[in-house]
Amino acid sequence: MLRWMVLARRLDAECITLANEGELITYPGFEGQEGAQVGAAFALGTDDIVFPTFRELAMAIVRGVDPVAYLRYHRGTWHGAPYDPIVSGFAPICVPTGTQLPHAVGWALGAKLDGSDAVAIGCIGDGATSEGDFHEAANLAAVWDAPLVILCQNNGWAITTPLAEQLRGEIVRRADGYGFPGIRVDGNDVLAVHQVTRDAVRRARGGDGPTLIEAITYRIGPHSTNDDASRYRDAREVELARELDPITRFRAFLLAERVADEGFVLACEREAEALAMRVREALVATPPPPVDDLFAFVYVEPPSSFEAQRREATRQAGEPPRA
Ligand SMILES: Cc1ncc(C[n+]2csc(CCOP(=O)(O)OP(=O)(O)O)c2C)c(N)n1
Repeated sequence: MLRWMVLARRLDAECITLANEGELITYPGFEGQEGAQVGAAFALGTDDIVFPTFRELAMAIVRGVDPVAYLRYHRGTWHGAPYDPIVSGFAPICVPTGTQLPHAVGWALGAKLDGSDAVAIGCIGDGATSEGDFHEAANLAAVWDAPLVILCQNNGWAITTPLAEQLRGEIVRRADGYGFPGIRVDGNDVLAVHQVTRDAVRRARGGDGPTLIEAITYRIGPHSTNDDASRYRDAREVELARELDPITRFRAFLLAERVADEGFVLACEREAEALAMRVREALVATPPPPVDDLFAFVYVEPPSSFEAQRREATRQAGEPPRA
């Protein structure tokens, strides 16, 4: 888990640099959330699936998603899943806040009807728990005992809106209203997140329905590379959050317990550096796909107006007409 957290953080930092260089259009960083993401991802089996927001790159790489493919979305050269969601068990990146949860419930119910014991984990931010989609998904999952885990990474802010201005109650207690368990966990403690997610996955797999996990964490960086968080966040708040860093803490624990040594930590850091460089080079060298691909997966039976747009776009791009 430490290795993945270190890889994820280095990759995240590289993505921010790539965005600042104009190689990514925009990028939502997750520094500080590695513990929540890696701990939860480690609790899943190969047949399970993550329904992510736009901020789950750490979960994606743990699931085996190729980061170069993943980042094509942020580079603006492909749609929400520039990888195979079924093979990786990682559904398309979801930018509309909250809409991934009804998808996760639908998938979970489908798995149940198929007689599979697979579980869906739907990720959500604290802000998105104010969306109707969250509530509709939670209610449906509850009444139909969907094998679903809702992982809310409560990172304190929804862009400029702090938690206190988002809701009056507590996120974790929202589960009470729907009649399933809610559990709050220290999202900066990777082992704690792993444990509660494993329990929730086991519960879902056993047919006992959904669980809501509220992982309390903090997003050290701005909402995205297009945002200046210093305009609305107090610098002291960020400094305090740094002291709770999930990687520093887990590393110290592993070293103190002699589960890992400095050599292992160094090897993780070297691997992370190599990964960041490999991803940078491969991403920048990846050509944009044919314009025609943009139109390929939209309709089973495309309307004629759409076909006309397709022809015009490919003509403008200088691509040969489709057979
Ligand atoms: C349906 C919808 N409404 C508004 C937005 C604009 N928007 C993007 S991110 C965001 C805030 C999300 O906050 P939160 O759910 O806490 O997730 P975080 O970004 O903090 O990880 C908003 C309002 C959107 N993407 N989709």
